[in-house]
Amino acid sequence: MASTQAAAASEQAPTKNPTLLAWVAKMAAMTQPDRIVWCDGSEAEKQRLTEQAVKDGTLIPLNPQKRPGCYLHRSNPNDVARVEHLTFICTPNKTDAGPTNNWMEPEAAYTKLSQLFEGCMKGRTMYVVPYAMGPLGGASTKIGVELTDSDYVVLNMRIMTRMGKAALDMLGDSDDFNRGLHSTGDVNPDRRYICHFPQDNTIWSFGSGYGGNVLLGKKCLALRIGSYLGREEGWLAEHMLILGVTSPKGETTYIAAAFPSACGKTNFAMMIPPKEYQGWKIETVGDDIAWMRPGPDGRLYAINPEAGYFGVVPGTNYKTNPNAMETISKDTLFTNVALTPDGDVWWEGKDGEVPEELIDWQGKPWKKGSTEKAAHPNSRFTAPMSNNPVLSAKANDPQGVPISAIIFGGRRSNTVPLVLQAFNWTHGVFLGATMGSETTAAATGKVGVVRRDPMAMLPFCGYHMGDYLQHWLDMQKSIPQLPKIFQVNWFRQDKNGKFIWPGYGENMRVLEWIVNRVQGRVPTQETLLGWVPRQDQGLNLKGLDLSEEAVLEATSIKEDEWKSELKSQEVFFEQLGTKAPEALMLQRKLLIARLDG
Ligand code: SAT
Ligand code: MN
Repeated sequence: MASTQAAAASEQAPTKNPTLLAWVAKMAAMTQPDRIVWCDGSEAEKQRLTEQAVKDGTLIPLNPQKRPGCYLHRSNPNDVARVEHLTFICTPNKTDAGPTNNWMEPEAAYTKLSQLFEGCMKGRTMYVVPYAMGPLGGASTKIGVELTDSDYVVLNMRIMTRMGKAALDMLGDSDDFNRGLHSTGDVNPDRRYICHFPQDNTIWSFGSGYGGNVLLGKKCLALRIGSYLGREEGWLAEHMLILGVTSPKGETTYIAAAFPSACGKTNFAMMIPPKEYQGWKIETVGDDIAWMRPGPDGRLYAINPEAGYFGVVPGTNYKTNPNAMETISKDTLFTNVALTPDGDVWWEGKDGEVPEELIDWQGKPWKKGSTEKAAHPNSRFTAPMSNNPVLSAKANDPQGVPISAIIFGGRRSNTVPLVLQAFNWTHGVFLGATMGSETTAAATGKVGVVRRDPMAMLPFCGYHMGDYLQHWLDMQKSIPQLPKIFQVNWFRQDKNGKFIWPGYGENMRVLEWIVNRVQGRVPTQETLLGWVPRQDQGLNLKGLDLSEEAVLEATSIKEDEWKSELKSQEVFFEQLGTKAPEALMLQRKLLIARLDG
């Protein structure tokens, strides 16, 4: 069987790449699919796969008048988010994975997962999905090949990456590609593993059909393996959006911003400035991941390795994100939202009246007033970035964009003020390293508990977090024109648990201050934590419906809150042991001295 498959695989293969052919044959011998299909990324292929997915019930076509080219997918209810406790970094030494990752010894992991993969594609098709992360032909672009038995995964990869023949052409005969193997298996959470082998540039994912677990180009390659490669090769793979902000004078500033999952990266990246900001324009380069490397002019250049958005649906509407609403109006795959009687989709927070009746995300009848959510809180859209009305032309530029500012933002109901600027690069790395955030529905587990989430990379760093922070510090030497670093918090709450800052488009006001600081245009005020907007020449609050007290509350620094914050930071740094970078320990001491002083 195995040898027949191997022969068949190479016969139909649109490549002569010997390493690729041998690997596909080996994986096919293990998983024993009935068929092997090499994906070319063509329209005809999309049609064929979509028709098949509709036939087998994987996709439900939506009303073509209301949502042309859109489909609904319902996942297994046990499989709706990333599973951090089942995600492993498999390095020869445990210390290389570090204390913040689950670890398995590589041989043990291969053996364990081989038992699951053995024969798992019998009766199924193995799709060979070549894809590029980054604009085709770019120096920063990486090639991956994902083998999967899920047509849903293929259709998603087609949107999220540059997939098919073009990627295979870019690879040529090279053996430098990520080897991804995925099977949904029987979607049993007891047999679900997402394993990364950084030394082998390999990912094995079994037992899930959910985005972050199975679209292997995204969190697995672009962040976990990417961060490992970035350290080896002298660049940064980050959980960051990239946007360009253009002033009425036509000056464009590019900014990268890290926020944990489901904290509004997509909204920020597509923001429409409020009416007071006529003539200002925000354009999206990326909404989730940035690969950044020093350019020949001494600046830090960022590319978005992705080609689509895998965004959180609930809360998206014409007020919070009109550009996302346009983006998902056509050619979009919806996962785990509700279905309306007229074949459209619905979710909590959508514009308009709540419908009387729906089919909920699990396919069950739902009535208005039900205490159950109609759409899953982590329901998602997969949409091509070309649908985005404010897509930056630079999103397809292999050179990327020069980054002038880096923002670190967590979801904190207290403690962290609206915005501050780091004193310098090392202090900025300290701000990123000490990020905390309340957990969201993007990962399985409790929602709303504060956890340390350095650079929003806690679930995505492919090696020891201490080494990662040291790599950030070391990058200073290779970037003569360093971006300025900022910290923001849109999520501060008042005594009644209401968000103080209106967020969304109004974040433009904070962004303008950041741009002005980067361009050296506004003075600032020093505080214990960093530089903040001055009361007189600070944030532009014209036309903002917010009391002065509320602004003060959103920007306040409370010393008692900072004392407990420092304790929680200490627990995190202790976890890093001797790998906690010395420069960050000094930053910590300075902060303590300022607080005690
Ligand atoms: O599930 S994904 O990892 O793709 C999205 C996210 O959690 O950021
Ligand atoms: Mn993300």
